[in-house]
Formats: sequence, C-alpha cells, structure tokens
Amino acid sequence: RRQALNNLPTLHVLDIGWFTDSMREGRPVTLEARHHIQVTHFHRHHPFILYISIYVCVCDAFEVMAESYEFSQCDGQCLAFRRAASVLKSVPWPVERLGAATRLPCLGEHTRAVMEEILQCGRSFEVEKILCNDRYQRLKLFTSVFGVGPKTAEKWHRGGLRTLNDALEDPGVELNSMQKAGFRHHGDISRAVSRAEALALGEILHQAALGISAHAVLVLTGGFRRGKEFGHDVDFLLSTPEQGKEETLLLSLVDSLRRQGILLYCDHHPSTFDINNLPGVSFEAMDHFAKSFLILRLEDRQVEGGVQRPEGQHDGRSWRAVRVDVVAPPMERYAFTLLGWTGSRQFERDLRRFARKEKRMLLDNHGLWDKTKKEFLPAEREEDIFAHLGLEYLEPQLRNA
Ligand code: DCT
Ligand code: MG
Repeated sequence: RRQALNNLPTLHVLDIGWFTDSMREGRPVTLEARHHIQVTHFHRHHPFILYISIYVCVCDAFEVMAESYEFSQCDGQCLAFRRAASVLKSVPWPVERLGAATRLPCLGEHTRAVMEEILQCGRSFEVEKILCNDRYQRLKLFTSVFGVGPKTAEKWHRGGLRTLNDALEDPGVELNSMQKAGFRHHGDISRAVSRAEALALGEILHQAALGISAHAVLVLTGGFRRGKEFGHDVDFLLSTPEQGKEETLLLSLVDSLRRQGILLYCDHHPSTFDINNLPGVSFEAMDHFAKSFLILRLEDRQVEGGVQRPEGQHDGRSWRAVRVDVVAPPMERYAFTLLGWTGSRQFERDLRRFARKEKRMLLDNHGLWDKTKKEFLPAEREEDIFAHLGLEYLEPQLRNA
C-alpha cells in the first residue's frame, strides 16, 4: 500500500477532519509528508479512496498546543508554542535531525518535551489527547466561523452547544451581522484561498480602484506577499498620493464592489488615526487606519483554473466566497503599514521587540518613534525602516517565520 501511495502522481487529502491544518483543504500532499502517511483502510465502494492517518509533525503539534492555550486564554504559553513553531520552521534541517534543535533558542522545557516525544514515538500523546478533547473540538469548530472568537465559543460550549446547527437553532444565541455572514459562507471561507484566487481578486480590486482614481495604489500584502501559496484570507493595502483622500477612496471602492454585485459582506472601521499618537507597545491591537473586512464573491471564470472547491464536491455554483481585508493608510505612513501587514505576525512581533529592546525605538503599523531623539523617523519604503533599525533589508519571502 505504501508503494501504491508513493507512486500516485498527486495525492489529495479530501477529508481528514480536524487532524492537521496544513494538510486540509484538498491540497496536494508533499512528498515529505507522504513518509508520515499510513493507509488505514480503503473506502468500501470506491477503492481509489484511501483512508489515511498522518503523524502530526512537530510544527503542527506546536500549533495545536498553542491553539489549546489560546482557547484557555493562557497567552504566555500560547506565545511560547507559536514562537517555537516559528523557530522550527526557520531551521534549514529536516525534522528528523531536530535532536540538534534542543540547543535552539525559544524552546522551553514543555516545547522540548513535546518535540522529543514526537521524535521518539512518532506522535505526541499530549497533543493527541487535546485533539480528542471535546472542549477543544467544539472551540475549534465554533471559532472557525468568521466573527466567533474564543470567548463566544467558550460561552456556546458551556451552554451545551455541540454543533454549528445547535448555535443556529438555539433561541438563546443572538448572532451579530458578522457571525450571520460567517455562518452563511462558512464552507467557502473556512477553505483555503489559493494564490490564483488572490491574484484574481487583486485584479478586480485594482480595476475598481483605478475606476475611482487614476492615482490609486493597491498592493497585495499578508501571507501572499510573503510568497505563500495558500491563505485564510487576502490582505490588501490601498492608498493615494492625494492627501487625506484614502478613506474616501476605500469607501468608494467598497461601493463599487457593491454595485458590481460581488460584495457579500462589509464591516468598515473608520480611521481613528491621530498623527500625534506614539506607536503602541501592544502588538495584538489593530492599527488605527480606515479598514474594511469584506466577504467577496469570486467567479470561476475570473480565476485561472477556476475557484478552489473540495475535490469531487461540485455543488453547481460557479463562484465561491472569499474573505478580503483592505487597509487604507495615508501615503506618508504607507511603508510602515506595508511592513506591518506583510507579517508574519511572529516576524512583526520580533521586529518590534528588537526595535524596543535593542534600539530604544517604538515601531508599529503607523510609524517609528526614536525614544532617544524623541522624534518620528520618516520612511518612504520598507528599506528605510530596516535601515533605521540598523538591519539588513529582508525580502517578504524571508519573513515567513
Ligand atoms: N496584523 C497586524 N495587526 C494585527 C494582526 C495582524 O498588523 N493586530 C498583520 C500581521 C499579518 C497581516 O496583518 C495579515 O494577517 P493575517 O491575514 O491574519 O495573516 P497572514 O500572514 O496573511 O496569514 P493567512 O494566510 O492566514 O491569511
Ligand atoms: Mg492573510
């Protein structure tokens, strides 16, 4: 069976439930991952469908641990596992040789214990216990709905809700408009967005923005700017050299999408940016620029190769819904926002910490404040910010950790 598996030209994972995030969504399984695959049994009526189990690899195990701590609002432990996963992703050796990794920074006692167990036994019993845990599964399910955070999910779990249908049918549950949209498009927006889809959306938004102003600037940010092939949403930055016009531009853009009939949901946050505010110290706080959290309708014909859908599950629709974020900073803050929104979150967190601890500077999506000189340092491009920090410029592809 293993031989048959290795000989398959492409193996697509159709449904492995909650097992591991990186292998869900019908993505092709990489050759390395195939070494971790065990065929458990064949489908009774369709012998070409294999049921498989995949050993949770170390990074995925760390993600599960982090998520579980996040659900319990243990921020410190959550961050420790997220950081450890980032460190492991950035080491150039394969997982098997991670014995040497015990000397890596950011691996505490707990993270090390989980990793060693996986290397020795091929699995982590602690992680498997979490994956089977009822509360973890419920919270994972509920937070998969756009607009449902850990607190709401916990409330639903405590209230005895078990399925998404329970939440929809319970008279005691009052959904806000974001959650209603989240439920309406749950299947589509919990499925990964491909690079082809992100580029197609970029084209649609770009055309719409140019239709409003010939000076409009629209760039793809987030994971896709870092070269990722899949993402959970598509992030864009919109600006204009016409001073003070960026928020109007964003509102006109949303309006244009509405008129085109492709706006399925919009949550607009007006700008609360104050030019005199110093950069914040909390990373998790959102920036103050105008932004819109959208759900857009993307047609098959607009995407090279059509839109993503679970294999073998054509539901007769010629479109899918996609989550899109657009932030609109003023042009003089463009470089800081681009750097912030390009991520990854861990990279941003570390860059800000470096600025604060090593350079006595405060960095966020709005600007860079030099505490020694007591002044804002200007930047037209990301390169200028790296230079202020005394760092070599890093291309977005190198910011994935
Ligand atoms: N970000 C930020 N401030 C926050 C949260 C996030 O500036 N409070 C930045 C960091 C990454 C970027 O926004 C995009 O966020 P996501 O879309 O969540 O991450 P991603 O890297 O694009 O990953 P994904 O593929 O999951 O979309
Ligand atoms: Mg993103």
